Amino acid sequence: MREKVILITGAAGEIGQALVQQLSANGANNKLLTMDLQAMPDDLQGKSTHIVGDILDERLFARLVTQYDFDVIFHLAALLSTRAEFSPELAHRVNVDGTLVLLKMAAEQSQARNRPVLFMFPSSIAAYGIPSLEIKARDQLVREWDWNMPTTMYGCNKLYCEQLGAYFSHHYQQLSVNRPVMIDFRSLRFPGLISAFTLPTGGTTDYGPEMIHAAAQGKPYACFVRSDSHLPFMAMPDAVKSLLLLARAPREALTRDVYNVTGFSISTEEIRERVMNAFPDAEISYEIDSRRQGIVDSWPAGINDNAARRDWGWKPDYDAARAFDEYLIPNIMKRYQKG
Ligand code: NAD
Ligand code: AKB
Repeated sequence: MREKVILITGAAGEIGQALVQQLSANGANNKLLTMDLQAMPDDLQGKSTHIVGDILDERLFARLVTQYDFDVIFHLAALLSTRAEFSPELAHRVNVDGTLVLLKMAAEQSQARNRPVLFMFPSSIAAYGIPSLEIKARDQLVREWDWNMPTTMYGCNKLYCEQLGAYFSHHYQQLSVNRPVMIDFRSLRFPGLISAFTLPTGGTTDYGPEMIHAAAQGKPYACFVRSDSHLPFMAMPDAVKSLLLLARAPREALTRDVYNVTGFSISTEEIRERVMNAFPDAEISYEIDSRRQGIVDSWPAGINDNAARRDWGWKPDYDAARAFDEYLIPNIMKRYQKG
């Protein structure tokens, strides 16, 4: 008898760690199988069966399916936007080919178990490509179908994988096997995420969290985007909440495959001011990186998440004030005081 598990790829990353923490909390009866190129951090050891492995390794999955029944898959593994611009072909392999490996495996699993496999996929505001700063200022809250013209490899990968997931969910049938493929694909377009407990790497929204974590450690920080740049952000607990709310929503309530979700929109200078209020001695300067600035300029200042609010009751717990005053600043202060 194969063991029923929730599979989480990219589990050692920022969202993965927060998700594993949540899914294993309060005596929850979830059996977690996690996979990442990295080991899990010490504080999460023992909360899952962890496999250090590559999502591109199809032979590894061929072995795992003989042992496990994947009920739900959170496919988080990816190379983020800035890293992907440095290694676009590798990004394509991990972000697109890797997602295809997981979708094919989910399809086969659904046929073997004759029941749907829930496939959760975090997409990104990188799926948007706003052509100019004038349009960015005009279209303050973009809807899921606006400006789907990404300017980065990562954005192209995300937009395509949203569509690939929808294809596997609604149209794909493996004609050689006489059993229906049942994939329940659900995706969220996240803004920049900020965690009090982990630091981002390889993203373009990293200036937000980097500024706060540097100030708390008394390190100077040179911000790589202009002070007037606006982007949507979200506190990590809200990201996990939205993933779990969407995963648990009744299928018949969903009117889309892909939903925007957001916390608050904020300019770089407003982040700096909030950080300076908490850490008055912080040294924060600006040293603009034109390529990363170009990426930020192409992403929307805010996203419209009305569909998520209407269909599955999405509402963030953290606006900017609460995210900084109640979640980020106190937890980050504690973290580095302890350190
Ligand atoms: P992260 O970089 O912290 O974590 C990604 C993890 O994937 C890393 O631990 C990495 O080791 C792993 N990984 C990379 N290649 C792999 C491979 N070939 N095989 C196995 N594991 C591999 O990123 P995150 O912030 O946790 O993001 C998780 C997901 O959410 C990603 O798909 C990302 O695109 C998406 N997302 C994140 C944000 C954000 O602001 N953090 C915003 C929008 C969307
Ligand atoms: C990145 O900057 O690449 C991520 C994202 C918004 O997807 N934080």
